[in-house]
Amino acid sequence: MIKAVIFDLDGVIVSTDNFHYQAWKHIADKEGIHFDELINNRLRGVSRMDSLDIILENSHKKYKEMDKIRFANEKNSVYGDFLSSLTSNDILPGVKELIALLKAKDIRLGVGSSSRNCKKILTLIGLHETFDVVIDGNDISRSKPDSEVFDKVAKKLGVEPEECLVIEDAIAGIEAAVNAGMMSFALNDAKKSPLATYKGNNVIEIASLL
Ligand code: B16
Ligand code: MG
Repeated sequence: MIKAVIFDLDGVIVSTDNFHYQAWKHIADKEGIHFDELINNRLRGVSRMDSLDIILENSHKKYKEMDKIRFANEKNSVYGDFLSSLTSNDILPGVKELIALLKAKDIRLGVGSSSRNCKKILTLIGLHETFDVVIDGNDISRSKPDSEVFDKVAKKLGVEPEECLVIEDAIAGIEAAVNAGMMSFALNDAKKSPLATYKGNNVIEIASLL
């Protein structure tokens, strides 16, 4: 029985992939490192510093920790400029309808995101008071596919892992849900994962599982 639904943020509630892509591209171009949409796909659900390490795999240079921190900060500043244009109109189709339905059925609502910009984004799109629990990149030390983010959401919600359904757009996120012992609903890229419990094109399809 589903007692809680845990939403990933980027790619599930709002689509900021292109902002991440443009911001990382800005850094890669400046450093002369090859970066394309295929590499960008590997960054879904992955923390900022781990994303940078994936991008730097294509460089011949050996970067110092100090340089990496500078790149990550610059990327985040470019990304932050893009984010400022976000409004509630950017909430992905089906999300508001699903939230209303879950609230009507007394199902608890959580967010489990790798992003350190999570609370800022929820505020910009007007969903900062919607969820019972929000755990993000600031609260965890191990990023997806580790289960830490989802473990913490379930613990704070006071529900058992097997009572949770995670909604994810990233393969790493589906793996994190499996590692946490939770059910999962896969969207977009995450549908490639054979580990997903359910797959769909719009989160409102979850209504038929309740
Ligand atoms: P930030 P999610 C993830 O969010 C993104 O999918 C991933 O591309 C990004 O690198 C990560 O957040 C860290 O984001 O730089 O804002 O801390 O999908 O787990 O909600
Ligand atoms: Mg995501």
